[in-house]
Amino acid sequence: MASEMLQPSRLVYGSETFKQQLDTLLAWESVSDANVQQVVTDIVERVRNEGDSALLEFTRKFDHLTATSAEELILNKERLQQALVSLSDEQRNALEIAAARIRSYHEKQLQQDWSFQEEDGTVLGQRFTPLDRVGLYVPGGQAAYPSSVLMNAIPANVAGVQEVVMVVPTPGGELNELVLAAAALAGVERVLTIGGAQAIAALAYGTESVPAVDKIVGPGNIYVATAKRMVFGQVGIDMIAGPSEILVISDGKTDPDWIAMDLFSQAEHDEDAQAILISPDLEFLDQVQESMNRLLPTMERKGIITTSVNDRGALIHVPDMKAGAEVVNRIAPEHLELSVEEPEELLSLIRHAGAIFMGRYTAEALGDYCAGPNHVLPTSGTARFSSPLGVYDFQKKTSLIHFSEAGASKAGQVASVLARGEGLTAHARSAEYRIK
Ligand code: HSO
Ligand code: ZN
Repeated sequence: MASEMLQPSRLVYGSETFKQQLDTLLAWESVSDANVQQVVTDIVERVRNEGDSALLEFTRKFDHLTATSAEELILNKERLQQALVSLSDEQRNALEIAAARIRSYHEKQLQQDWSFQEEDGTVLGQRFTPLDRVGLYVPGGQAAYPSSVLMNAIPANVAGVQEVVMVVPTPGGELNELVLAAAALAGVERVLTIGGAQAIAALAYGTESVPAVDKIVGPGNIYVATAKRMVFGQVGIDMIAGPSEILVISDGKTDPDWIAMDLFSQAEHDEDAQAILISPDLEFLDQVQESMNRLLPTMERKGIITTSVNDRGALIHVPDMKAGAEVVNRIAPEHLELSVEEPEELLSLIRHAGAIFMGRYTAEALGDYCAGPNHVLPTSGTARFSSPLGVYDFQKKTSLIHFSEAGASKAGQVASVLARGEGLTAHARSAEYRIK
C-alpha cells in the first residue's frame, strides 16, 4: 500500500533550509488541554477530601472494577511472589538476569556521606538519607512494561527506601503477571490496583488505605502527567517523560538492516516517537530507507511505526562526523547510538545525550532491558540539563555543621557584621554570644 511507504524527512547539513527544518523536526510540546486540567483538578480534590470513598468511586467508574472496599485493591507480597513462580522458566530467568544487572549497575551510584575538618576543629559535611516512601506508577494496557518496573523500583530499593508502593490500573480486573513478577524482584512492598489521576492523588495525600508517599515516579498518560504536575510540591516527582527518541550516527559501514531495526525499536513505542539517522554517507541513508521499507511489513506495530517515521523521523546527511556531532548536541537525544568502528573519538565530541550506546553491537534495545543503566532518560532535548533516573533520585542530602568553640568565635564575627547589615539583630546577637 502506497500509504504505508516510509518517507522520513531528508535534511542536508549546511543547506539553506537546514536550521529551519531541524527546528521544525524537533518542535514537540506535550499538549496541555484545559479540559484535562479541569477533570484532573476535580479528581485530585475529591480524593484529597474524601479519601477511599472517592478513590473507589473513580476506580469503579474508570476501570470498571466492582471493589466495594479499598482492601480489595491491595495485592500483598505473597501475591507478587506467586506471580514470579508462575512464570515460565525462560521468562523468570530473563527477568532475574535483567534485575541483577540493573541492581549491580545502580549499586555503584550510591552516594556516601562526606565531611572534612577545618584547622580549628570545625567539621562540615553532608549526609545522604533515603526517602521514606516512594510511589511507583505503572500504566495499564499496552504501555505496562515490566522492564520499567525494574528500572524505577530497583534504584529506590538500592537507595534504601523503606517502602515502594506500586499502583497499576487493572481495567476489568485483569492483572499483568509479568508486571507483578517484576515488582516482586524489584523489592516492591505492596501493589494497589488503581490508576489514573485518582491513584496519583491517593499517593500524594494518602487515604485510609493508601499511605501517603514522599515522591511519585513512573510514566503515565496525559491525566497521570497532569496529576503529577498538580501534586508536585506536596510530594516530589520524577521528570515528565515525552515520547521515546533514538538518534543513530553512523559511518555507513554497519548493516543497514540493523540500523533500520534500531530506528524502528523506538518508533514502535508511540506515534509521537522520534527516530533519526545521521551519516556522512548519502548512499547509506538510501540503503537504510530501503531496509526500513522492506522490513516494515514484518512489524507487528507497522501502523505506529509508519506514523512515527513519516511525521517525526529523519535522515540527515552531514559532510563529516564533526558536523554530525554538532547536530547531535543540538538535538540532545534521549538515546544515541554511535554506530562506528572506534566510538571513543566521536564520544569526545558529544555533550548532550541521555544514554550513549557505543559501537556497532550496542543496540539501544539492550539498554531498554538488561544492559544495567536506567532506561528512564531525559527526552525532548532535556538531556541538556538533566540525567537518567538513578539511586540519587531516591537519596536526599542534609548539610551537617559542627563548630568548635574557636570556629564559632571566628565565624560569629563574620555573621554578626552581615546580620547587622541586613538589620537582623537577633541573628547578630545569637552569633555574638558565642564570640570569645
Ligand atoms: N525505550 C523506552 C523504555 C522501554 N523500551 C521499555 C521497551 N520497554 C524508554 O525510552
Ligand atoms: Zn524502548
